[in-house]
Amino acid sequence: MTLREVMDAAAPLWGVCPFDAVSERLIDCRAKQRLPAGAQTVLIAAFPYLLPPALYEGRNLSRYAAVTDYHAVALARLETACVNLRALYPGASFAAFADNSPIPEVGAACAAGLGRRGDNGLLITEAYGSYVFLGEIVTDLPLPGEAQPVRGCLHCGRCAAACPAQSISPQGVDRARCLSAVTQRKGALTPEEAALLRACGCAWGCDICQEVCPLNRDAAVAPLPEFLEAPCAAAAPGCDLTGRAFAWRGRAVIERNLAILREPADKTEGTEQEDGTATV
Ligand code: B12
Repeated sequence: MTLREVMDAAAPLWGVCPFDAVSERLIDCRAKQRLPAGAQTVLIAAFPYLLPPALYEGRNLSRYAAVTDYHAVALARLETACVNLRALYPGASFAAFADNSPIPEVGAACAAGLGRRGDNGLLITEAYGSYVFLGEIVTDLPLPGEAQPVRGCLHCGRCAAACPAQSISPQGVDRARCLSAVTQRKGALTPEEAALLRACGCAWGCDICQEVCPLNRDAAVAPLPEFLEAPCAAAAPGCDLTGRAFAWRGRAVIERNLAILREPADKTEGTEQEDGTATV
């Protein structure tokens, strides 16, 4: 197999980002320890996840949470690619990452030419819009490819105007305000946060800045086959958390959010007790 064949089998869209382009901007996290010594190249891949519209009917989850947890899906594909790359380049090191990664994935994907960076902070690809997950293989193998300048979006202002939490500004995304982060926060939400969650209608994640993006209008519905195996766009109290994007946070947080969505607007204070059990 050639490098191209290996990576084409892993993802429908991928590119090469020199490690130098990201080395000054690494995210401080435990996964940093897994970076190969003398890293030279990031092979960054995009995994499309937009499902056919019928599968989103009655949804109360953001689109990314409606499919099998992408960490497992992307990592399985990238690990297979690593096995093949080790056979192709004996002696070189390869390490796979997805999300839980020191690589600033949006910047790396832009530098590899996979798309542009939206004002909502997301990678927007030509074919799939922003409905892609990102993952990468970092290697000490020097592969040809220059970092491309990061292209911006249309700056039309729609995402900033539509965000009910007003988390998007010319300075970037205020990650404390972002509703996706609010849905993932532990403990009791403030009445204002609960009202925002209800405005979004999602018990996990938020898609509003993506839904209004004109560059997402023609996003291809071509999810990875794994994402079509067990899609579930609506969570219910007591639902099975296995393989779901919200499992890592534990049951209390998703149950709290589902309770907020069920409650009338004036009953959202004290949504979680000290022990993490929902009270509403
Ligand atoms: C922390 C995190 C969050 C936080 C904070 C998000 C934020 N915008 O800061 C929260 C929980 C809010 C969040 C929410 C979401 N997230 Co998130 N998140 C991440 C994570 C783990 C780290 C992001 C980070 O800290 N980056 C570092 C900062 C400094 O980078 P930055 O914000 O992009 O901006 C800098 C760079 O662009 C840099 N820059 C400028 N020029 C250049 C040039 C180069 C070469 C480089 C490298 C950088 C660079 O300058 C900017 C300012 O410093 C990434 C995975 C990862 N490892 O990257 C996923 C990730 C960005 N999230 C993802 C997703 C899907 C989401 C949600 C859409 C999920 C949802 N539906 O609810 C929302 C979207 C919310 C939003 N509009 O951002 C995907 C995005 C895929 C895509 N198409 O872009 C990622 C890549 C995960 C993945 N593996 O697929 N997320």
